[in-house]
Amino acid sequence: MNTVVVIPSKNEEKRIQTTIEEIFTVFQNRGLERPTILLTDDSTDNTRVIARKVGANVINGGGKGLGFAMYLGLKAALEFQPDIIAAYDADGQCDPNEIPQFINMIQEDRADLVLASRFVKPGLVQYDYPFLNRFGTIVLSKILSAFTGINHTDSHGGIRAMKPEVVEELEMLGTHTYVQETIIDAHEKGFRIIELPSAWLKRQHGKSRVVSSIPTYIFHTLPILILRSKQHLKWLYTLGILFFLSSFIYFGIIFYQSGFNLPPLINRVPALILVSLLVTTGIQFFFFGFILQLLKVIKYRVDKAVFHSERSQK
Ligand SMILES: Nc1nc2c(ncn2[C@@H]2O[C@H](COP(=O)(O)OP(=O)(O)O)[C@@H](O)[C@H]2O)c(=O)[nH]1
Ligand SMILES: [Mg+2]
Repeated sequence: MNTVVVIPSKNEEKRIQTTIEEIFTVFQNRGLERPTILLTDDSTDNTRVIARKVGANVINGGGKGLGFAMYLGLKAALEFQPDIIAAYDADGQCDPNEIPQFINMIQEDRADLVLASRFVKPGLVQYDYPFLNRFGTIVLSKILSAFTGINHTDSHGGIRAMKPEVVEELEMLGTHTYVQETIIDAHEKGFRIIELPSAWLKRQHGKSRVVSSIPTYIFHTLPILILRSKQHLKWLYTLGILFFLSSFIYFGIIFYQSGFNLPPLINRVPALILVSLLVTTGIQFFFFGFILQLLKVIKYRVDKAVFHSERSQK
């Protein structure tokens, strides 16, 4: 089985060599074909140089954050014609011995996307994980489950395995929402998603950047989650209808108060202004929803066209 392991990295020079070597060792010990390691890197330190030295391929992560780097990395993994694509954090927070279990699930066709869950059972988080981070990731997972109907406990685990088709089809709106959007996207396209329990170890070097500020992270993530799960259509169209209805009801009331005669009705200038404001606001909510949806579709099409044209030029 040809496996490509995509590793996002940002200034992991102290850890990257161990991470890559551990992966090679695990594959070798289990009798698995040596994987291709592909770093999608945004480092300013020596991460790339070290990674290349120990046998990894490196691409530029694009400098827009982890989400975008992973999008580029996963799409670039397709160039190696893999049977399986895995994703694995560079920083040593995951146990490499778990990777074969994830790959197995794909190999045995038991799922199309396998996620790691640190919360599916107690004891997996093996250090004093900050309460706010734990709370934030659980809240985000709950929001994701509520919006999409996908029942899962963790979107932020550091190991994943997926079929190349999941990556072929992958469309993303945000640059910071890789973890959630890949789940929504795969679910939308009918791929089977499962979770495996996964240990979460303490970072030995450096600091977590991704979930360092949970409120800011939720602020960036929530609008994309709303757009991806099509909640914006539901909410904006509902608001549009509510404003329309209230304008009709209010117009009915003032028309009734005017004894269903036009001259006294025309004299109710402030009330008529309110009616027209309610109508135009309703229309704006409708159009806003429609335009957002249109932009979303355009972005997907442009990304797809760019991806295919870049691929055909290679
Ligand atoms: N390419 C790239 N990798 C990143 C970026 N931010 C974090 N990473 C990598 O993504 C992985 C997870 O990041 P981390 O900050 O540890 O997130 P956490 O473990 O979820 O708190 C690590 O391997 C990081 O080196 C980024 O902006 N670009
Ligand atoms: Mg980490």
